[in-house]
Amino acid sequence: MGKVYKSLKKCRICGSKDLYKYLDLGKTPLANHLIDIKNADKKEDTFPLEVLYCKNCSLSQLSIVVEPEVLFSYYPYRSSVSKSFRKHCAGMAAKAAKILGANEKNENNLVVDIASNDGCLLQEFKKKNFRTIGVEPAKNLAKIAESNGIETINRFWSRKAAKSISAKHGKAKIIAATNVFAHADNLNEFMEGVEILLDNSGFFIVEVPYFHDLMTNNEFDTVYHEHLSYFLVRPLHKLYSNHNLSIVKIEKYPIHGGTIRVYASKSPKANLNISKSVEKFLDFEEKEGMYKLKSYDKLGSMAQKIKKELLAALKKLKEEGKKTAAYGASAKGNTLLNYCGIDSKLVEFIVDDTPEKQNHLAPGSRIKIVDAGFLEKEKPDYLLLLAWNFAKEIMQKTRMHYKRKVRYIIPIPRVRIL
Ligand code: DWN
Repeated sequence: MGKVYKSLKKCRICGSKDLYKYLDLGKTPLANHLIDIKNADKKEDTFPLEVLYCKNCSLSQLSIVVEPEVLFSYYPYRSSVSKSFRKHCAGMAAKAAKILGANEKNENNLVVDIASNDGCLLQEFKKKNFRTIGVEPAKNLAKIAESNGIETINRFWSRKAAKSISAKHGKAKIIAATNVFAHADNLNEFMEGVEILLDNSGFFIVEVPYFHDLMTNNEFDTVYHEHLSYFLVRPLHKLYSNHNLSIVKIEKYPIHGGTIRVYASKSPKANLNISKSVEKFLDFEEKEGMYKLKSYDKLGSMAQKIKKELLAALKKLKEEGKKTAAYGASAKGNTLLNYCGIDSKLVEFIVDDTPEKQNHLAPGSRIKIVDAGFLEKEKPDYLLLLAWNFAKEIMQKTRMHYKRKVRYIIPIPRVRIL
């Protein structure tokens, strides 16, 4: 692969060049670029995985930007695989309908989901009779969404995309963006597109992992090349203030290791009043030391501690003749495996229920990704939960399908065996 990334020169929200590197996870392969078993001997490219702190607005961000076409034109991650995430989407649709004050007849109200994946969220809006349009750059996912009856435009979000949807379908009452804001390099263009498409009485609803929880729960494995930015409310508020969008409410959810849902509506830039919700989060972040540089070095030392403890636990199990596998070929799991230098000598295979991931090798570790049938076949004694954020759902699922008593290794926020 030729030079497919550029270095970050300045903060993508405030433009400051006063950036401080506080986390370096080494050079790693792209977390969702799984290797086809047929190309097992093909060496994959690796890229620096470093996080910088902006001393001016407190946005954490990667030191490089990999071309989005390389990351997202094909995407093996399906949102709908997780029952807990599907439930979360149903809750979001219900809350969005409520904040809109929508009655049951919503056929006039358009909902657009940016990076709509396999249509997981829009399915829930469709059940409430909203008109729905997905915008999804991954061709394979757009096809799955369309086959599920969700109209999906196969392209990246942009001002142009917003203009074309507005011309054809009218203004959107709801624009949703879950787990995509962190993936976008040009956030100003992202917001300009929202301003073009959002109805004057509509809401822009964003969900992003909350950086405070990443820091507090040592979730360093959620750092990978897709996640360009790691948000606190402070930089988000600055970004929104640079556009005619004001944050009206922020909610916290446990999904994906800690998520904030940010509701915003159109308002003239002059509207400087900060909502109570924003104020509450800014005070909290201040109190938690999120604006102090010294708080940031601890994430690197916690990553080293988890690496040491996880390797020791896996090596001990191996010496005792125990068989260890993993569950959840997640992007975060690949950061963890590659940072710790774990391969199939310690973890024999990874179970994943996503068809596109099965019969591939995880990038870097090259551990085989298989279907759940391997549990009965290979009878592992331990399962490393690489998708620890879905630990409850995965443990319930394996207890149901896999008769043998298995124990679980949970790596984050600290290594423990259940
Ligand atoms: O932002 C992103 C987050 C939200 O999702 C994307 N960049 C990519 C992705 O990150 P991830 O791969 O770390 O997310 P998950 O959702 O923790 O990955 C879970 C993995 O586990 C998936 O490959 C699906 C798999 N899984 C499974 O096989 N059976 C998950 C559950 C719950 C299951 O029952």
